[in-house]
Amino acid sequence: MVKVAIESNVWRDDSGSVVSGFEDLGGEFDDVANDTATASTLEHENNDTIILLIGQTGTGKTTFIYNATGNPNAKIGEELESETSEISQYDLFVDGHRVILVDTPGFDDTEIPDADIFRNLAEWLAKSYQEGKLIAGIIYFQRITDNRLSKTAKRNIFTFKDICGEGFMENVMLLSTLWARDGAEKMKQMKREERYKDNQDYWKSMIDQGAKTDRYRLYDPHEFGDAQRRAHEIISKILENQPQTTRIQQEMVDDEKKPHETTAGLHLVSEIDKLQEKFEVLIQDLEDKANRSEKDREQYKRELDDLQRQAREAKVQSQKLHGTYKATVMAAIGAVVVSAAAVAAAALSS
Ligand SMILES: Nc1nc2c(ncn2[C@@H]2O[C@H](COP(=O)(O)OP(=O)(O)OP(=O)(O)O)[C@@H](O)[C@H]2O)c(=O)[nH]1
Ligand SMILES: [Mg+2]
Repeated sequence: MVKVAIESNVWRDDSGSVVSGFEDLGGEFDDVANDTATASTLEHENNDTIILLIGQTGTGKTTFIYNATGNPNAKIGEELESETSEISQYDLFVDGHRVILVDTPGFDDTEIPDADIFRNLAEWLAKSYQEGKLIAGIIYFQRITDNRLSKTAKRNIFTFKDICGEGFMENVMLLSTLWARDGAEKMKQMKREERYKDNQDYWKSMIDQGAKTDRYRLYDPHEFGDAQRRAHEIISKILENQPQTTRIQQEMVDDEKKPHETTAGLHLVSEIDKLQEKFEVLIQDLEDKANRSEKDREQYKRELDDLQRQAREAKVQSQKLHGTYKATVMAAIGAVVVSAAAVAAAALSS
């Protein structure tokens, strides 16, 4: 057995507050840590089973990987902001199969979609398909503690559906996390789970197309057994799948589309376009109000600044989505260089 250092991890209650360390985990894992590695450089073998973990930030993706592998490189978030910032891979053996768990940065819970996260994921998927590696399963992580299905959460689900496509749904596992151990809280969460399953915008359409559901919590000796065994059970179910291509892989590799031209990308483009229009209208409205008097200007200044910041952010995300962000920065740098050269030339000629 390998003792894994777990003191640095935190455990949060439903409100997201840290309530204690992970000491109730027992701190012991089977001897899998020796076999594990993380790296974008991880070499794949032909019959590896590839499983992607996708979901909003803080839904427990990295926790699951840490529990499954015991690999201390799987860094669990201690703050409320996103922890995982790039796609990383971890290997382990389950039922005699080499499994590659792919940890992805969580979609943010912000109004403006994060283009980098989407593009990186799209490009990673396209590359793995080009290399002939198919995905056996995608686990979509969802906190069961989320009371309200926020607009952002719904948008992230839409994007996820677009990425997978109907044909991939049988390989999707909708995994609810952060379950309460028992009692009234758990009853409440079970009702919430039913609502997720019945809601067309949420899980229902995916379940109808073959997606499976399961529950996961870090540790519950009464119902779920220990965290590692449960994680392996979930992985075992995915091992039964026939690896498939996702829609976005077909679109990007077979149809040679860019990320922003795919179904998921087009929806995000239109989402950002709508947001930009909304910000424009709001800014115009506030500017009108602010221009009425000095006092009004003071009153609306902060709100206006905030809206202008959001409008700039939406523009950046739009450029990132289209892959033109760098070009714009370079063009700006280019313009400075040209004007500096013009000044130097003018100085020389005078
Ligand atoms: N109470 C409770 N907390 C959990 C559970 N699983 C994870 N957490 C906590 O939730 C927080 C986020 O977990 P992570 O595993 O880092 O989440 P993530 O999905 O990888 O987040 P990003 O990397 O930001 O996308 C951490 O503080 C975990 O300790 C659980 O079952 N119960
Ligand atoms: Mg993470």
